[in-house]
Amino acid sequence: MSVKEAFQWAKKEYEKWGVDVEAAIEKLKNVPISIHCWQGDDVAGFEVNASELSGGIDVTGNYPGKATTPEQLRADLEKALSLIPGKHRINLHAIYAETNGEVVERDQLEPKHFANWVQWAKEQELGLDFNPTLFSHEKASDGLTLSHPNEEIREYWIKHCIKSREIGAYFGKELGTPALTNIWIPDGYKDIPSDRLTPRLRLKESLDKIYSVEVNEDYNIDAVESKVFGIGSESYVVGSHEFYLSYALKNNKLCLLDTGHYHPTETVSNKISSMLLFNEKLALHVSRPVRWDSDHVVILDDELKEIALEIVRNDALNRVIIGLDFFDASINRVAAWTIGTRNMIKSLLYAMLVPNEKLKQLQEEGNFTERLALMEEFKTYPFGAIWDYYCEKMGVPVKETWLEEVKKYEEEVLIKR
Ligand code: RNT
Ligand code: ZN
Repeated sequence: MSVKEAFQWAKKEYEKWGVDVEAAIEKLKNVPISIHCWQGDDVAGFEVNASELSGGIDVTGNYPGKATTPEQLRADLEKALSLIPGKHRINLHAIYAETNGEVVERDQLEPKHFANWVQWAKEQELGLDFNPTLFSHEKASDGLTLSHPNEEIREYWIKHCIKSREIGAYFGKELGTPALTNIWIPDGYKDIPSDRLTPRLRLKESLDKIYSVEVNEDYNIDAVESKVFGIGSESYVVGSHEFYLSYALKNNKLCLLDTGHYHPTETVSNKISSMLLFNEKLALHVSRPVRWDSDHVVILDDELKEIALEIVRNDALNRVIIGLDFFDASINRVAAWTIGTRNMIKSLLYAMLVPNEKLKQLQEEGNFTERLALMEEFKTYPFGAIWDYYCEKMGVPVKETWLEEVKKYEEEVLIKR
């Protein structure tokens, strides 16, 4: 059976339940995923005087072929994008600036240091998103940045964040699609704090200063990312969920929820509906925490499907900005991007093919038997046939055939680095 024939048959199965498969496919085409550039080089960046990765995040593995120049990173991204259906975005960090061999302090970064990225994004028809980098730096060596007791250090990072928002606006203006500029800081303490309030007060004041500078919202959207703990900040993180949830609501900023930044049984999928009631938009870093915030490659697991269901059935595809955040150096990095991003897209298609209205109605009627029965049966509906057809239609490899392309790229390009 050809991909098309399998699709026709599968489509009929879904149509029995009133699911509009063609409409789902049309909708899916227009959902951009913000693909993080940092999977390609183990969060190293291109700073001339680069420090080791810090901030309580870690990359393990030494698979050959990591990108060490902007050209290599862009080439690798292009390879991955050729295997991923749809039009997407690339998420950059400040450490990916190109400074022509010059040492440029982070508080001095300017749009021109990202001109090559913008040029490339235009050619590839991609949107760009941005993040100030408040780690891997001597001024963050004690794990404190915007909440640091030392004013000079705080000011340095405040300036970096302001510059970053301006770079975000430059992306938005040049590319005709607003950039999401997301602030994540590592600040916290390894051991039980004697004062939880003072660092939070300082973080609040630093953020107020950062956001007191007006940046055109048509070009740049601000987000703040919380965390529950990190390596070295096991007992206390200044920028906790409650902190940023309150800050964002009060100051009209977006909350960014990273799926690895909560307690092990706490799920982001269960937060989306509550947050959508009180926030116009929210942002995600979809990741996969294995026992801790380990940033494993995203797989098609139950929580990913549940997140996708929450976005789709609440009609929130335009309100939830989907980004990815994982970094695995133990496998081929182009494959990592491809697997994780295809899974994110797959989960959205999966969610669109569930008869969500019917299931909602069953719940309203108190018919929990049928709700559970149908939810379980739909797990084995011929979703794969629709996914394959989508890939074929979008001109990317069907099923695991993409792996051949990655193997070839590894032999011809990656292994020679
Ligand atoms: C760290 C945060 C943050 C980083 C990236 C590199 O725990 O998730 O988003 O992973 O900014
Ligand atoms: Zn994150």
